[in-house]
Amino acid sequence: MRKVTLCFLVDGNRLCLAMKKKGFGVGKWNGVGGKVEDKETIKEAAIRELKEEIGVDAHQNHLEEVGNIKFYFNGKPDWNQHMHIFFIKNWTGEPIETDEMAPQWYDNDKIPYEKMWIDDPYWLPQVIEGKKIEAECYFAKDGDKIDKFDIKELI
Ligand code: 6U4
Repeated sequence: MRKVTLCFLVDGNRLCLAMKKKGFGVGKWNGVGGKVEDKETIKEAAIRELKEEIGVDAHQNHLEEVGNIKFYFNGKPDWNQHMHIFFIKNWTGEPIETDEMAPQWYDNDKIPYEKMWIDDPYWLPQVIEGKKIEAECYFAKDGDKIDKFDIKELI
């Protein structure tokens, strides 16, 4: 299954979200990330995408994996993906807008779930609370509806 990364910069009680300007998930607020390429590790991919998409530098040691989710798209198996989620409390540089994404800080209690992927309310609140999660999400269509969402907390 294709591996993808999703990174959130964390500053106290705020998260950095970014508006996807093109490609998969265009028009949604999301974390920063993308596909893991051949010959790179998941963390290397996460660091590359942070630089490409919002211009910040992060070190491997500062990437905290807070969860992973397998997504299954009914009728579109080539869209299936395994997403690795990281929270990052230390980085260098200020998030900047690029061709790919436009970053913005959101208070934890004002996350714009209605303008995000529809699965995000199923897991992001737990992760913000400090839990680590593992989940499987089954989309009915092209990500417009969820048939089933199984989640468990990792110790
Ligand atoms: P590349 O070429 O790698 O930059 P790109 O078009 O940016 O491709 P893609 O498909 O690599 O996009 O990555 C999609 C991004 O969207 C990843 O960061 C993972 C994230 N993502 C995908 N499905 C998601 C979902 N259901 N919920 C969510 N994030 C999702 O919160």
